[in-house]
Amino acid sequence: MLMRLSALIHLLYYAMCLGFGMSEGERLLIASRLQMFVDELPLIPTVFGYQLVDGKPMPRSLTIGMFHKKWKFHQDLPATPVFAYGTSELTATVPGPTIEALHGVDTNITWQNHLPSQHILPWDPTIPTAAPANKRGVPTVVHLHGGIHEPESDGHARTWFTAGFEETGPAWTKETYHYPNKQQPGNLWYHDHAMGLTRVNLLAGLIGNYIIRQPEVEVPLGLPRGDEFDRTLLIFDRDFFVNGSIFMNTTGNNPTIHPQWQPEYFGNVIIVNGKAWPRMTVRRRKYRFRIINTSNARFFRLYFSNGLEFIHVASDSVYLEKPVITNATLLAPSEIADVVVDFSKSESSTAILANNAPYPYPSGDQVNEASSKVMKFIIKSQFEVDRYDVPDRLIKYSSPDLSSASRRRYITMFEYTTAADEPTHLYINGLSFDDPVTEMPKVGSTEVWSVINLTDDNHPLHVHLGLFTALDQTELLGEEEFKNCMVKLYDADKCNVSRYARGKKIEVPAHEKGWKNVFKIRPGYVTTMIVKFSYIHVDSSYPFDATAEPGYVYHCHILDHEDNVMMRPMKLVNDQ
Ligand SMILES: *[C@@H]1O[C@H](CO)[C@@H](O)[C@H](O)[C@H]1NC(C)=O
Ligand SMILES: *[C@@H]1O[C@H](CO)[C@@H](O)[C@H](O)[C@H]1NC(C)=O
Ligand SMILES: *[C@@H]1O[C@H](CO)[C@@H](O)[C@H](O)[C@H]1NC(C)=O
Ligand SMILES: *[C@@H]1O[C@H](CO)[C@@H](O)[C@H](O)[C@H]1NC(C)=O
Ligand SMILES: *[C@@H]1O[C@H](CO)[C@@H](O)[C@H](O)[C@H]1NC(C)=O
Ligand SMILES: *[C@@H]1O[C@H](CO)[C@@H](O)[C@H](O)[C@H]1NC(C)=O
Ligand SMILES: CC(=O)N[C@H]1CO[C@H](CO)[C@@H](O)[C@@H]1O
Ligand SMILES: [Cu+2]
Repeated sequence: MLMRLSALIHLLYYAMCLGFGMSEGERLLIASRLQMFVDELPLIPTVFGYQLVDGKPMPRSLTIGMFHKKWKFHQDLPATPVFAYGTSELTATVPGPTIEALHGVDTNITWQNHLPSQHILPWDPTIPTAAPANKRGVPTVVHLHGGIHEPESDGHARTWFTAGFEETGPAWTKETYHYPNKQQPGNLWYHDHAMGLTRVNLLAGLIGNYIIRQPEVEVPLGLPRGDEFDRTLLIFDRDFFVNGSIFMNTTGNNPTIHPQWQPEYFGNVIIVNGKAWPRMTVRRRKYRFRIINTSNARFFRLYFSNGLEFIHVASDSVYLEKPVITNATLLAPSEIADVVVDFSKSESSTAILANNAPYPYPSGDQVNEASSKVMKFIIKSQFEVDRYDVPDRLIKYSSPDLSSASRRRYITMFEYTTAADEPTHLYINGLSFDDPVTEMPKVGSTEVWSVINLTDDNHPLHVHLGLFTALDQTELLGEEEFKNCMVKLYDADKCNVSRYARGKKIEVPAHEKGWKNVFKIRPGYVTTMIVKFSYIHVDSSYPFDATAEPGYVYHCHILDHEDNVMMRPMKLVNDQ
């Protein structure tokens, strides 16, 4: 009876919303009207990045398209127009298929754009944006996040292309990307990276998961494995109109400067693997979850309503040396937590995976009822024998070596605002993306990067190609004085950074101490990290020319910042 009443209320609500000519804001879906935990967590289709020939894994070439189709995010929400990756329009999904590659076996992918002539979301031509001369088509380009591969296959923001490769960006080189998969096993993800359109192309659905497996190294660990016990949870937030379309504000926060751009996109509906607040029935045993935060700007501090713990086994794309147990885990956009959860420890028959991170993180609003819940686990009552476990030792890679660092760089994040304190754009080192390249690390080298946040937000920094370890986070004292100097000189040495970096030190959390590709840069602090431009699992050099054009990039992974333009080119060199 209760269920039926709530269904009736939902129906009435839709009838009201659809029935009357309301303003855009009024036609926005109120997230709390959607019932939580009614859709099952979907199984994302898998596409293998290798083929078996006589039982032996061999390289494989794939074609993956981007299609305009409709996607049901919730049983009570009308189907939503999306852009989706898939091997065909029929099989395309949001998120796209999970690509499973094998360590040491090449995967080639031809990414094909089948998108219509117009975007389904509002974008802003006043920020540096991919712009087809004929004004037709949606520029896209795919970046494999966490991948160690040649620059030509890195999805550089200026290598975009439109449907049928009709138009290509100024740095475009080729149609088929080559992923050697020779790096350490772990979690990657692929997503759009087109200049000035990354935030809208991802919001539209261009996101997918990519795993590199190395059975001879991973199976002996004895962690939960196989399709049932090893699952990826790809999380993002969205807002919708009542007709099901994705809502993105068409008015910028400074409309006279940027008609549409907003500094951060937050949605109230939390989507996991393509469904809003799904549910999953689990057995009373251990599961491995690779949790990827693919929100544009929302941080998640995840915890279980019934106190279940997270046993971290890897972070981003790299295994930890030892497992780390936590009660909560804070994920910035595009960070990955790779955890084991032991449901046999549950004292209740259900567990809600919940979120309590303020937005923007860390000083913004508290989460509301809708965005405080992620998904629900229904735990079967029967106890089981579990042959999987978490070993005391996982995988040890080369340790970061400060003494081998060839140089130090200061990377300073700036936010520029109007007199009314509304952000207009964000730069790294006071430079736009188009300013000449300043970061030219040597192939095979190790560098120290000291990242200084002079804004009010926490910015997740992502470096393409390299892997890094955060060593130290030190508070800046006299930050205003330092900032005033920096906006004049843009030079941390000349502004005597060491005189200010003398405040509180914050320990890097144990589960974030290993090699990572995204790190949360705390505002008002200097974060020092070791960046390595070589493999971490072997001594051999990259099997490709990392110095080739168009080079790589590094950027803030809040997509709205990256687009306007908290991103800089990075060019590897052989000699300095
Ligand atoms: C993949 O691409 C590389 C270089 O681009 C090429 O040498 C190789 O033959 C390709 N492999 C397959 C399976 O097509
Ligand atoms: C849904 O509603 C929004 C807001 O009124 C409108 O812009 C959009 O075109 C509609 N979408 C569809 C598919 O009708
Ligand atoms: C869109 O953004 C503008 C400018 O920040 C704001 O005034 C307006 O309320 C927003 N609209 C909605 C529906 O959130
Ligand atoms: C996901 O990343 C966004 C953007 O960095 C961040 O704001 C949000 O809190 C993260 N969510 C989770 C669950 O980690
Ligand atoms: C998790 O929380 C419980 C109860 O508050 C506490 O006893 C335990 O020590 C915590 N575990 C960790 C790893 O912080
Ligand atoms: C930095 O320190 C030097 C030496 O103490 C001093 O001469 C200089 O004025 C300082 N610069 C700033 C911007 O504080
Ligand atoms: C949240 C936070 O501490 N943000 C800081 C980022 O850095 C700027 C400048 O150093 C500080 O003013 C902010 O408080
Ligand atoms: Cu940022």
